[in-house]
Amino acid sequence: MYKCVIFDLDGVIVDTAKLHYAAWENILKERWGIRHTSEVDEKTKGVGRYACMELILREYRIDASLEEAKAAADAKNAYYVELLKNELSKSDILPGISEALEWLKCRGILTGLASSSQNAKIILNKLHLTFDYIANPANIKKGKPEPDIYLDVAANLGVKPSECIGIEDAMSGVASVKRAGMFCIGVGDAKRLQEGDKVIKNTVDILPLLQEIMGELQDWTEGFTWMFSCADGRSVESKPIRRYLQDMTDMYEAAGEGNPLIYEYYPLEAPADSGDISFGTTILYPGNVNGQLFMTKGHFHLDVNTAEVYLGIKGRGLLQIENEKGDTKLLTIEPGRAAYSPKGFAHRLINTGEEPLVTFFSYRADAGHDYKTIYEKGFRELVYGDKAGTYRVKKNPK
Ligand code: PAN
Ligand code: ZN
Repeated sequence: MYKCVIFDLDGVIVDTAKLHYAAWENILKERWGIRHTSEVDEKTKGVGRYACMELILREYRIDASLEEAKAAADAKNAYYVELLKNELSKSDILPGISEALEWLKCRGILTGLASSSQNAKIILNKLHLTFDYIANPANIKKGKPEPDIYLDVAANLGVKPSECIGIEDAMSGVASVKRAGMFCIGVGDAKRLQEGDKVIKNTVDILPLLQEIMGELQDWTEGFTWMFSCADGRSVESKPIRRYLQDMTDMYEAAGEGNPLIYEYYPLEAPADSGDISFGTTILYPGNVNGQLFMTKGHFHLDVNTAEVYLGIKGRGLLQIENEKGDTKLLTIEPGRAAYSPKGFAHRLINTGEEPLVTFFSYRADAGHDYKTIYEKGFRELVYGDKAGTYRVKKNPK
Protein backbone atom coordinates (compact mmCIF):
# COMPACT_ATOMS: atom_id res chain seq x y z
CA MET A 1 0.00 0.00 0.00
CA TYR A 2 2.69 2.50 0.94
CA LYS A 3 5.14 3.11 -1.88
CA CYS A 4 7.05 6.13 -0.70
CA VAL A 5 8.47 7.68 2.46
CA ILE A 6 9.14 11.42 2.46
CA PHE A 7 11.51 12.93 4.98
CA ASP A 8 11.91 16.37 6.37
CA LEU A 9 15.60 17.24 6.75
CA ASP A 10 16.31 19.39 9.80
CA GLY A 11 15.46 17.52 12.98
CA VAL A 12 14.68 14.26 11.19
CA ILE A 13 17.75 13.38 9.17
CA VAL A 14 20.23 15.72 10.71
CA ASP A 15 20.22 18.19 13.53
CA THR A 16 21.30 21.54 12.18
CA ALA A 17 19.36 23.42 14.85
CA LYS A 18 22.52 24.36 16.72
CA LEU A 19 24.10 25.77 13.56
CA HIS A 20 20.95 27.78 12.68
CA TYR A 21 20.87 29.10 16.21
CA ALA A 22 24.52 30.13 16.07
CA ALA A 23 24.02 31.86 12.71
CA TRP A 24 20.92 33.85 13.84
CA GLU A 25 22.60 34.70 17.10
CA ASN A 26 25.57 36.09 15.25
CA ILE A 27 23.52 38.22 12.81
CA LEU A 28 21.06 39.57 15.39
CA LYS A 29 23.87 40.64 17.66
CA GLU A 30 25.96 42.14 14.89
CA ARG A 31 23.13 44.06 13.14
CA TRP A 32 20.74 45.01 15.95
CA GLY A 33 22.55 44.19 19.20
CA ILE A 34 19.85 41.68 20.11
CA ARG A 35 20.37 38.44 22.05
CA HIS A 36 18.66 35.51 20.29
CA THR A 37 16.45 33.37 22.57
CA SER A 38 15.59 29.71 22.33
CA GLU A 39 11.84 30.53 22.52
CA VAL A 40 12.00 32.52 19.31
CA ASP A 41 14.39 30.03 17.78
CA GLU A 42 11.87 27.21 18.35
CA LYS A 43 9.30 29.08 16.25
CA THR A 44 11.68 29.33 13.29
CA LYS A 45 11.96 25.56 12.89
CA GLY A 46 10.77 24.25 9.54
CA VAL A 47 10.22 27.80 8.25
CA GLY A 48 11.87 29.05 5.05
CA ARG A 49 14.67 31.64 5.04
CA TYR A 50 12.78 34.93 4.44
CA ALA A 51 9.68 33.85 6.32
CA CYS A 52 12.04 33.20 9.22
CA MET A 53 13.48 36.68 8.96
CA GLU A 54 9.98 38.23 9.01
CA LEU A 55 9.09 36.15 12.04
CA ILE A 56 12.22 37.22 13.89
CA LEU A 57 11.68 40.91 13.09
CA ARG A 58 8.15 40.63 14.44
CA GLU A 59 9.19 38.72 17.56
CA TYR A 60 11.95 41.15 18.54
CA ARG A 61 9.99 44.19 17.26
CA ILE A 62 12.85 45.16 15.00
CA ASP A 63 12.17 47.99 12.60
CA ALA A 64 14.01 47.19 9.40
CA SER A 65 13.48 48.08 5.76
CA LEU A 66 12.82 45.34 3.27
CA GLU A 67 16.39 45.62 1.91
CA GLU A 68 17.91 45.51 5.39
CA ALA A 69 15.88 42.46 6.26
CA LYS A 70 16.78 40.68 3.05
CA ALA A 71 20.47 41.52 3.49
CA ALA A 72 20.41 40.20 7.06
CA ALA A 73 18.69 36.96 6.02
CA ASP A 74 21.26 36.45 3.27
CA ALA A 75 24.13 37.19 5.66
CA LYS A 76 22.70 34.68 8.14
CA ASN A 77 22.56 32.11 5.40
CA ALA A 78 26.12 32.76 4.25
CA TYR A 79 27.32 32.31 7.81
CA TYR A 80 25.21 29.17 8.20
CA VAL A 81 26.56 27.67 4.95
CA GLU A 82 30.10 28.28 6.24
CA LEU A 83 29.21 26.39 9.41
CA LEU A 84 27.71 23.55 7.37
CA LYS A 85 30.79 23.26 5.22
CA ASN A 86 33.18 23.29 8.13
CA GLU A 87 31.32 21.41 10.80
CA LEU A 88 28.93 18.91 9.25
CA SER A 89 29.90 15.28 8.56
CA LYS A 90 28.39 11.80 8.16
CA SER A 91 28.51 11.37 11.93
CA ASP A 92 25.85 14.10 12.25
CA ILE A 93 23.18 11.90 10.65
CA LEU A 94 20.66 11.30 13.42
CA PRO A 95 20.60 7.80 14.96
CA GLY A 96 18.77 5.13 12.97
CA ILE A 97 18.31 7.23 9.84
CA SER A 98 20.96 5.53 7.68
CA GLU A 99 19.50 2.14 8.58
CA ALA A 100 15.95 3.27 7.81
CA LEU A 101 16.98 4.63 4.39
CA GLU A 102 18.87 1.45 3.55
CA TRP A 103 15.90 -0.69 4.59
CA LEU A 104 13.52 1.31 2.39
CA LYS A 105 15.84 1.24 -0.60
CA CYS A 106 16.35 -2.49 -0.36
CA ARG A 107 12.61 -2.99 -0.54
CA GLY A 108 12.19 -0.76 -3.58
CA ILE A 109 10.23 1.81 -1.57
CA LEU A 110 10.76 5.31 -2.92
CA THR A 111 12.36 7.97 -0.77
CA GLY A 112 11.79 11.70 -1.05
CA LEU A 113 12.98 14.83 0.69
CA ALA A 114 10.60 17.68 1.51
CA SER A 115 12.72 20.33 3.16
CA SER A 116 12.20 24.08 3.16
CA SER A 117 15.96 24.46 3.30
CA GLN A 118 17.63 25.91 0.22
CA ASN A 119 20.79 24.25 1.51
CA ALA A 120 19.44 20.70 1.39
CA LYS A 121 21.75 19.68 -1.45
CA ILE A 122 24.86 20.96 0.36
CA ILE A 123 23.83 19.10 3.50
CA LEU A 124 23.06 15.84 1.69
CA ASN A 125 26.41 15.98 -0.09
CA LYS A 126 28.21 16.41 3.20
CA LEU A 127 26.27 13.48 4.66
CA HIS A 128 26.62 11.26 1.53
CA LEU A 129 22.87 10.62 1.43
CA THR A 130 20.72 10.19 -1.68
CA PHE A 131 16.96 10.26 -2.29
CA ASP A 132 14.82 9.34 -5.28
CA TYR A 133 13.53 12.92 -5.40
CA ILE A 134 14.45 16.11 -3.59
CA ALA A 135 11.97 18.99 -3.68
CA ASN A 136 13.38 22.35 -4.63
CA PRO A 137 11.82 24.83 -2.18
CA ALA A 138 12.44 27.68 -4.64
CA ASN A 139 9.76 26.12 -6.90
CA ILE A 140 7.19 25.66 -4.15
CA LYS A 141 4.66 28.49 -3.94
CA LYS A 142 3.41 28.02 -0.39
CA GLY A 143 5.66 26.68 2.36
CA LYS A 144 4.73 24.45 5.29
CA PRO A 145 2.13 24.15 6.87
CA GLU A 146 0.64 24.22 3.37
CA PRO A 147 0.82 20.79 1.70
CA ASP A 148 2.50 21.97 -1.52
CA ILE A 149 6.00 20.62 -0.90
CA TYR A 150 4.80 17.12 0.03
CA LEU A 151 2.43 17.05 -2.95
CA ASP A 152 5.31 18.09 -5.19
CA VAL A 153 7.43 15.13 -4.04
CA ALA A 154 4.56 12.66 -4.53
CA ALA A 155 3.78 14.02 -8.00
CA ASN A 156 7.40 13.83 -9.08
CA LEU A 157 7.72 10.26 -7.87
CA GLY A 158 4.46 9.26 -9.57
CA VAL A 159 2.70 8.13 -6.39
CA LYS A 160 -0.62 9.11 -4.83
CA PRO A 161 -0.54 11.04 -1.52
CA SER A 162 -2.39 8.14 0.11
CA GLU A 163 0.60 5.93 -0.80
CA CYS A 164 3.05 8.17 1.07
CA ILE A 165 4.31 8.45 4.62
CA GLY A 166 5.74 11.80 5.70
CA ILE A 167 8.17 12.14 8.61
CA GLU A 168 8.36 15.46 10.45
CA ASP A 169 9.62 16.92 13.70
CA ALA A 170 7.94 20.35 13.52
CA MET A 171 4.30 21.27 14.01
CA SER A 172 4.13 23.11 10.70
CA GLY A 173 5.64 20.04 9.00
CA VAL A 174 3.14 17.63 10.54
CA ALA A 175 0.34 19.93 9.41
CA SER A 176 1.78 20.02 5.90
CA VAL A 177 1.90 16.19 5.68
CA LYS A 178 -1.66 15.84 6.96
CA ARG A 179 -3.03 18.51 4.61
CA ALA A 180 -1.34 16.62 1.77
CA GLY A 181 -3.46 13.58 2.72
CA MET A 182 -0.50 11.43 3.78
CA PHE A 183 0.20 9.23 6.79
CA CYS A 184 2.30 11.26 9.20
CA ILE A 185 5.00 10.12 11.61
CA GLY A 186 5.95 12.84 14.08
CA VAL A 187 9.34 12.69 15.78
CA GLY A 188 9.43 14.51 19.09
CA ASP A 189 6.99 15.54 21.78
CA ALA A 190 3.67 13.64 21.51
CA LYS A 191 1.60 16.58 22.71
CA ARG A 192 3.18 19.12 20.41
CA LEU A 193 2.88 16.80 17.39
CA GLN A 194 -0.52 15.34 18.24
CA GLU A 195 -1.78 15.95 14.71
CA GLY A 196 0.52 13.14 13.54
CA ASP A 197 -0.89 9.63 13.01
CA LYS A 198 1.94 8.14 15.09
CA VAL A 199 4.37 10.06 17.24
CA ILE A 200 7.69 8.63 18.37
CA LYS A 201 10.26 10.16 20.68
CA ASN A 202 13.39 9.55 18.76
CA THR A 203 14.77 8.99 15.26
CA VAL A 204 15.95 5.49 16.31
CA ASP A 205 12.27 4.55 16.56
CA ILE A 206 11.61 5.35 12.90
CA LEU A 207 12.82 2.06 11.40
CA PRO A 208 10.91 -0.24 13.80
CA LEU A 209 7.79 1.83 13.21
CA LEU A 210 8.17 1.71 9.42
CA GLN A 211 8.70 -2.04 9.67
CA GLU A 212 5.55 -2.33 11.72
CA ILE A 213 3.45 -0.20 9.39
CA MET A 214 4.82 -1.56 6.13
CA GLY A 215 5.40 -5.12 7.33
CA GLU A 216 1.77 -5.37 8.35
CA LEU A 217 0.56 -4.06 5.06
CA GLN A 218 2.87 -6.01 2.81
CA ASP A 219 1.05 -8.93 1.31
CA TRP A 220 1.35 -11.12 -1.74
CA THR A 221 -0.57 -8.76 -3.98
CA GLU A 222 1.96 -6.10 -3.10
CA GLY A 223 4.51 -8.48 -4.43
CA PHE A 224 6.78 -9.20 -1.56
CA THR A 225 7.04 -10.92 1.76
CA TRP A 226 9.84 -11.85 4.08
CA MET A 227 7.61 -12.86 6.97
CA PHE A 228 6.60 -16.48 7.07
CA SER A 229 4.06 -18.10 9.37
CA CYS A 230 5.07 -21.33 11.08
CA ALA A 231 2.91 -24.23 12.20
CA ASP A 232 3.62 -23.38 15.83
CA GLY A 233 2.02 -19.97 15.37
CA ARG A 234 5.24 -17.99 15.17
CA SER A 235 6.01 -15.53 12.43
CA VAL A 236 9.58 -15.89 11.29
CA GLU A 237 11.39 -13.04 9.64
CA SER A 238 13.91 -14.32 7.16
CA LYS A 239 17.24 -12.49 6.95
CA PRO A 240 18.26 -11.29 3.51
CA ILE A 241 21.31 -12.46 1.60
CA ARG A 242 22.48 -9.71 -0.73
CA ARG A 243 24.57 -10.06 -3.86
CA TYR A 244 26.36 -7.06 -5.27
CA LEU A 245 28.08 -6.79 -8.64
CA GLN A 246 31.49 -7.33 -7.04
CA ASP A 247 30.26 -10.70 -5.72
CA MET A 248 29.75 -11.92 -9.26
CA THR A 249 32.04 -9.90 -11.56
CA ASP A 250 33.38 -12.80 -13.62
CA MET A 251 29.85 -13.95 -14.33
CA TYR A 252 29.15 -11.05 -16.67
CA GLU A 253 30.85 -10.90 -20.07
CA ALA A 254 32.28 -7.43 -19.53
CA ALA A 255 33.32 -5.94 -16.21
CA GLY A 256 30.79 -3.42 -14.94
CA GLU A 257 31.24 -0.19 -13.03
CA GLY A 258 30.66 0.39 -9.34
CA ASN A 259 29.04 -2.10 -7.02
CA PRO A 260 25.24 -1.98 -7.36
CA LEU A 261 22.98 -4.31 -5.42
CA ILE A 262 21.88 -6.89 -8.00
CA TYR A 263 19.60 -9.12 -5.96
CA GLU A 264 18.66 -10.20 -2.50
CA TYR A 265 16.85 -13.28 -1.31
CA TYR A 266 15.10 -14.28 1.87
CA PRO A 267 15.44 -18.02 2.28
CA LEU A 268 13.66 -19.95 4.95
CA GLU A 269 15.90 -22.97 5.20
CA ALA A 270 14.12 -26.02 6.50
CA PRO A 271 16.21 -28.76 8.17
CA ALA A 272 18.15 -30.63 5.47
CA ASP A 273 15.77 -33.54 5.45
CA SER A 274 14.20 -35.07 2.37
CA GLY A 275 10.71 -34.68 3.79
CA ASP A 276 11.03 -30.91 4.23
CA ILE A 277 10.90 -28.09 1.75
CA SER A 278 12.84 -24.84 1.86
CA PHE A 279 11.29 -21.74 0.39
CA GLY A 280 11.62 -17.99 0.22
CA THR A 281 11.52 -14.83 -1.81
CA THR A 282 14.03 -13.46 -4.31
CA ILE A 283 14.10 -9.84 -5.44
CA LEU A 284 16.18 -9.28 -8.54
CA TYR A 285 16.62 -5.60 -9.35
CA PRO A 286 16.28 -4.21 -12.88
CA GLY A 287 19.47 -3.18 -14.67
CA ASN A 288 22.30 -4.44 -16.82
CA VAL A 289 26.06 -4.73 -16.94
CA ASN A 290 27.09 -3.34 -20.34
CA GLY A 291 23.77 -4.52 -21.71
CA GLN A 292 23.80 -7.96 -20.09
CA LEU A 293 20.68 -8.11 -17.93
CA PHE A 294 20.92 -8.41 -14.14
CA MET A 295 20.71 -12.04 -13.07
CA THR A 296 21.20 -14.25 -10.04
CA LYS A 297 24.34 -16.38 -9.78
CA GLY A 298 22.51 -19.58 -10.63
CA HIS A 299 23.38 -23.10 -9.54
CA PHE A 300 22.82 -26.82 -9.82
CA HIS A 301 21.56 -28.53 -6.73
CA LEU A 302 24.15 -30.77 -5.11
CA ASP A 303 21.67 -33.55 -5.44
CA VAL A 304 21.24 -32.94 -9.16
CA ASN A 305 18.00 -34.86 -9.22
CA THR A 306 15.97 -32.30 -7.29
CA ALA A 307 13.59 -29.91 -8.97
CA GLU A 308 12.57 -26.41 -7.94
CA VAL A 309 9.57 -24.20 -8.63
CA TYR A 310 9.50 -20.41 -8.91
CA LEU A 311 6.33 -18.35 -8.84
CA GLY A 312 6.30 -14.83 -10.31
CA ILE A 313 4.86 -12.25 -7.94
CA LYS A 314 5.90 -8.93 -9.41
CA GLY A 315 7.87 -7.70 -12.41
CA ARG A 316 8.90 -9.64 -15.51
CA GLY A 317 11.77 -11.92 -16.24
CA LEU A 318 13.04 -15.35 -17.12
CA LEU A 319 13.99 -18.51 -15.36
CA GLN A 320 16.98 -19.75 -17.29
CA ILE A 321 17.40 -23.51 -16.99
CA GLU A 322 19.98 -25.87 -18.43
CA ASN A 323 21.08 -29.47 -17.84
CA GLU A 324 24.45 -31.13 -18.25
CA LYS A 325 23.48 -32.50 -21.69
CA GLY A 326 23.08 -28.93 -22.87
CA ASP A 327 19.28 -28.66 -23.03
CA THR A 328 18.65 -25.02 -22.31
CA LYS A 329 15.48 -22.97 -21.95
CA LEU A 330 14.28 -19.51 -20.98
CA LEU A 331 10.97 -19.76 -19.14
CA THR A 332 8.80 -16.66 -18.75
CA ILE A 333 8.22 -15.42 -15.21
CA GLU A 334 5.44 -12.94 -14.58
CA PRO A 335 2.92 -12.37 -11.78
CA GLY A 336 0.87 -15.50 -11.24
CA ARG A 337 2.93 -17.72 -13.55
CA ALA A 338 5.04 -20.52 -12.15
CA ALA A 339 8.23 -21.78 -13.79
CA TYR A 340 9.57 -25.24 -13.12
CA SER A 341 13.21 -26.22 -13.12
CA PRO A 342 13.06 -30.01 -13.55
CA LYS A 343 15.48 -32.36 -11.84
CA GLY A 344 18.90 -32.26 -13.43
CA PHE A 345 18.61 -28.59 -14.39
CA ALA A 346 20.63 -25.62 -13.15
CA HIS A 347 18.60 -22.41 -12.78
CA ARG A 348 18.95 -18.67 -12.52
CA LEU A 349 16.63 -15.65 -12.69
CA ILE A 350 17.05 -12.83 -15.22
CA ASN A 351 15.19 -9.52 -14.95
CA THR A 352 13.96 -8.37 -18.38
CA GLY A 353 11.74 -5.59 -17.05
CA GLU A 354 12.05 -2.19 -15.52
CA GLU A 355 10.93 -2.96 -11.98
CA PRO A 356 12.23 -5.41 -9.39
CA LEU A 357 11.46 -9.01 -10.29
CA VAL A 358 9.96 -10.64 -7.20
CA THR A 359 9.54 -14.42 -7.06
CA PHE A 360 8.70 -17.10 -4.55
CA PHE A 361 10.76 -20.29 -4.77
CA SER A 362 10.56 -23.70 -3.19
CA TYR A 363 12.74 -26.82 -3.35
CA ARG A 364 13.53 -29.99 -1.43
CA ALA A 365 15.33 -29.03 1.79
CA ASP A 366 18.17 -31.52 1.42
CA ALA A 367 18.98 -30.55 -2.19
CA GLY A 368 22.12 -28.53 -1.40
CA HIS A 369 23.74 -26.04 -3.79
CA ASP A 370 26.56 -26.38 -6.29
CA TYR A 371 27.64 -22.95 -7.52
CA LYS A 372 31.02 -23.94 -8.93
CA THR A 373 30.04 -25.26 -12.37
CA ILE A 374 27.93 -22.24 -13.26
CA TYR A 375 30.39 -19.80 -11.69
CA GLU A 376 33.22 -21.05 -13.89
CA LYS A 377 31.44 -21.53 -17.22
CA GLY A 378 28.05 -19.86 -16.97
CA PHE A 379 24.99 -20.95 -18.90
CA ARG A 380 25.26 -21.67 -22.65
CA GLU A 381 23.22 -18.57 -23.46
CA LEU A 382 23.81 -14.98 -22.36
CA VAL A 383 20.81 -12.64 -22.17
CA TYR A 384 21.12 -9.00 -23.18
CA GLY A 385 18.47 -6.29 -22.88
CA ASP A 386 17.08 -4.21 -25.71
CA LYS A 387 15.72 -0.71 -25.25
CA ALA A 388 12.16 -1.82 -26.07
CA GLY A 389 12.07 -3.99 -22.95
CA THR A 390 12.71 -7.13 -25.01
CA TYR A 391 15.82 -9.29 -24.82
CA ARG A 392 18.41 -10.79 -27.10
CA VAL A 393 20.24 -14.09 -26.65
CA LYS A 394 23.95 -14.57 -27.42
CA LYS A 395 25.99 -17.77 -27.41
CA ASN A 396 28.35 -17.94 -24.43
CA PRO A 397 31.91 -18.26 -25.79
CA LYS A 398 32.96 -20.02 -22.54
C1 PAN B 1 16.96 -19.83 -4.78
C2 PAN B 1 18.20 -19.04 -5.11
C3 PAN B 1 18.03 -17.52 -4.99
C4 PAN B 1 19.37 -16.79 -5.24
O1 PAN B 1 16.71 -19.77 -3.42
O2 PAN B 1 19.20 -19.48 -4.24
O3 PAN B 1 17.10 -17.10 -5.93
O4 PAN B 1 20.01 -17.24 -6.39
P1 PAN B 1 21.47 -17.88 -6.32
O5 PAN B 1 21.43 -18.96 -5.29
O6 PAN B 1 21.70 -18.42 -7.69
O7 PAN B 1 22.43 -16.81 -5.92
C5 PAN B 1 17.22 -21.26 -5.19
O8 PAN B 1 17.23 -21.55 -6.35
N1 PAN B 1 17.49 -22.12 -4.22
O9 PAN B 1 17.78 -23.43 -4.51
ZN1 ZN C 1 17.89 -23.72 -6.58
